[in-house]
Amino acid sequence: MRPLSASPLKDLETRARSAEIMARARALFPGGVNSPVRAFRGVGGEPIVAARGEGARIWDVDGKEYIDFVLSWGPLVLGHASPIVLDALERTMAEGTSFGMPTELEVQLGELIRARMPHVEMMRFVSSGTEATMSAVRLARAFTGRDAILKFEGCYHGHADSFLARAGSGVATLGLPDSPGVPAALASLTLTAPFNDLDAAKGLVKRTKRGIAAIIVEPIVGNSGFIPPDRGFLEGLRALADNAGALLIFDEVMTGFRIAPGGARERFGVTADLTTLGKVIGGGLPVALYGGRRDVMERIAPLGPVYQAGTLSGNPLAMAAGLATLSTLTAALHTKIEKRTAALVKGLQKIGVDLGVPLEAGHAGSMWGFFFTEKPVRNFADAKASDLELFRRFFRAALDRGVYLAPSPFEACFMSAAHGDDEVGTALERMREALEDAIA
Ligand code: HOZ
Repeated sequence: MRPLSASPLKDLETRARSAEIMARARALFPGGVNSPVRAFRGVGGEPIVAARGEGARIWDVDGKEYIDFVLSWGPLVLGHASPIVLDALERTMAEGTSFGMPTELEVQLGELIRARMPHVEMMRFVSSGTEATMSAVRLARAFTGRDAILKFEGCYHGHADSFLARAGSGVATLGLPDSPGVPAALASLTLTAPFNDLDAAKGLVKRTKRGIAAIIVEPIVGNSGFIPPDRGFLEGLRALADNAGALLIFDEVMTGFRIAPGGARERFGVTADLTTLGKVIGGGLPVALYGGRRDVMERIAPLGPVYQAGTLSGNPLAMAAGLATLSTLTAALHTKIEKRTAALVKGLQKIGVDLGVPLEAGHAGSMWGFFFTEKPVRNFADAKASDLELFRRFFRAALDRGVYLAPSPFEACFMSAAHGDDEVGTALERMREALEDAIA
């Protein structure tokens, strides 16, 4: 791998090629993008257009280099263009790209996931996190015979109708708390409580006469920035679900294989009835799953009556990329990435202290984030009360210096196995300069 550029990329030149491509994109795609969070609306300015990636770095179409902490919004835990993943793809591709039939690869990936997350006794592969959460809730409704669900403000569970209520991620970034097009009758079945507010959750469950089918939560929020649960919050949700006869769903699309080798159950000792996974389990290809208790999953067709299907579900290329990624991501490698993430976060905190800027940063495993604020962020309201304008200035100054952070204060960042000490050190130097610039 080539070394990082010797001097920081204080890049104030125009990104002419990116701008030209985005102008063409705007004639084709709403806002010029195929997913809203890519549009830089949360930080201003033009998105950079990616040309290629290698390890911890990406290059845009103008040839500028960036240390990447977005990593395709999480999946690339081995870094960009990992030779391990590319080899697996090449080998698999030679045998065909899609069958719409059972393959051994999907069994191998399923077995590997179940070995790391034994509570995922039975699972169904799908192609996106939205499919996974949407299907998990349909299953919970069928299993319990109830319609209402409880979610938490600022958590994002994909864009299915039931979840577009006080959602995080792009919905929060664009300030669209709810979405037109969701039937009012369906929206009324989604109850929302503030994250980390167990009493509010209990009150809602108590007041819901027809009962709650599922409580769904990101065990660590990644879609309003990085927000960990208070001690006892997840345990409290487990007890609440049990008392109410509801299913507890951990949406681990972001946290899965990031916050611990075995996910939230390993990190917090709380077991969900159903778990959704995505991102890392596909190693950069479109894979997600929902799974959990066998007695619940047995309700899925063709074993049971709850219908859910997909032509490309369990696609062999996607399975091969996931298998290569998870086989490489051993507990030892996880620990190594976690240590570097801790060093990065500590370095960022020190920059805040040195420059007298109130900054709260945190991490779990290889997932991390920060807010410009004086007090710990426990929920979406706290996240919104942080200094969003300073975030924007800092983001742009970091981008100009070759550090690519999530382009919204309401998203988490990530690290990969390819982020070595050099990348961490260089990123910190550049972020120090960027913050100096942002507060000048
Ligand atoms: N929601 C994902 C992470 N917060 C990003 C994917 C997307 O919405 O494009």
